[in-house]
Amino acid sequence: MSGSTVKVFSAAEVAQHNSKSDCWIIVHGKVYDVTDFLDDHPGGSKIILKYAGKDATTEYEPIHPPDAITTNLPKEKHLGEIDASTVEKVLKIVSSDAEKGRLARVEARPHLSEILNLHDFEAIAKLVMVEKAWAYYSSAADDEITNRENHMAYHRIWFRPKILVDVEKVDFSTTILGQKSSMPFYITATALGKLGHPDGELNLTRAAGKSGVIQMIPTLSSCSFDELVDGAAPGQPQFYQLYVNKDRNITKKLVQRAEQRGIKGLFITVDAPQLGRREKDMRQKFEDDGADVQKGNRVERNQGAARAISSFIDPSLNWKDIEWFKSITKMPLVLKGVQRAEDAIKAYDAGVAGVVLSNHGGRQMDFARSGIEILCEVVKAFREQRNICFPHPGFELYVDGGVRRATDVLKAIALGATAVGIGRPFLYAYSSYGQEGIDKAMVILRDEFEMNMRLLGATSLKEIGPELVDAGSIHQHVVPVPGDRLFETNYEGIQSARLLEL
Ligand code: 173
Repeated sequence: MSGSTVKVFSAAEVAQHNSKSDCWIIVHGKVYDVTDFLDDHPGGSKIILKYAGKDATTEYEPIHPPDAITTNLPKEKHLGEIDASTVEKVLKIVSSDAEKGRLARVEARPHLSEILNLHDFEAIAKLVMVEKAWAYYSSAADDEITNRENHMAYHRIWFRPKILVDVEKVDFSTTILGQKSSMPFYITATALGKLGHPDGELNLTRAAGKSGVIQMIPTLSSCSFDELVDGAAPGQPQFYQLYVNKDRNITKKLVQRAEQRGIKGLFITVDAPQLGRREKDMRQKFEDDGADVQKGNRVERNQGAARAISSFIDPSLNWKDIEWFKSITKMPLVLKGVQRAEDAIKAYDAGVAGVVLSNHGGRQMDFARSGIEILCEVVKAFREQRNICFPHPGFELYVDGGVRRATDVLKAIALGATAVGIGRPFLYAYSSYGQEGIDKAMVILRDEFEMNMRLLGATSLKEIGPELVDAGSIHQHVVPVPGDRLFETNYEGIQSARLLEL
């Protein structure tokens, strides 16, 4: 704000500016005139108008980094501060019921010592989390077939363990893009971290530092990029996931800021020219607006939390842009969301440092194949067409989606991956137990790695190759889809089935 005196408003004053032609809102104790910004808001004007004249902090917080409003709104629209004593009532009305309920459920959760595996965090998260948050994190595209397949595909790979190997000492550390990692996975990028817990992605930053694994910071984090870099321990490597903006100047700034701040790898998301349809997420809001439906007013179908903020993503992104990325940064580039061998080879020929074989956690195209299945196709194509075996220096393969056990990770390593990405399980861990939950998840995985490497007869990841697995059925999609427990517990059908005023 310019000038030496800051204007202070009462909640009543702000409340008068509550229309489309004169719209003020309060965020983080500051008053903003957003009238001219309404039509430019990536999430549409409707959601802002719901908070016209009111405090929008609780709605704003999980979806935007703290600096989103200050950087997007011209200085003259930063009107001043709110007199906190007058706003308290407003805050209470708009916020805390959901948070109060969450905290009460958190109190009633089982002790952390009862958690034995990563699936357990998901079960607790479903009970504890605010419904909207659970809907956003757990949702996946269309009928969620790919979402379930991601996990099921690992069931089609079996081990061929070696015996009588001295496995007293086993080492499962590795390097990812040249950076040390205590285990062969990284924490992959996921948006809107504060939906699950007030500290958001900082939980991940801190736990990653503590356990020596690498966090990929998302473009759409709830915490600001700088908070997450500042939150890292000295020397703790971090990656950055990039959504490419229609305005390439914005993208250039993000990339160069990441490089300046020491980010060690840039993961460009290439599987989201448009966001998939996540009906669980969409339905959530639809039910919020149920009153309007009952009155017979047709409400606009809500697009869910993710779609609401995704309109900045550039659907025209294409292969020609890779050269431009190379010209603006020296960070290693990785394409995240490759789904076929032809594209993996194209990426290699384009000179990037690696690819993530991924279907975006089943959230984009339903019936896209699992990362682990794509890995088999990719490795075969590189062998046949480029005479390359993996791991290969200078070009790394990663897989994400459906990983819940160290055995899943070891299968991917055996088949040629350098590391895998794990996303939702860590969100569920911190949504249920804060950072301690992630710390526990790391211990669980470490113990699973140690035991399974011993049982497999391998003392280091280098010894884990394709001869230790039987992936002969990977392309057979014969696992019956109905009757899957993950589906039965997570899928939520239409709850408001009724006929509108006959
Ligand atoms: O999967 C997602 O939800 C996601 O990647 C996203 C993309 C844009 C906006 C919000 C989330």
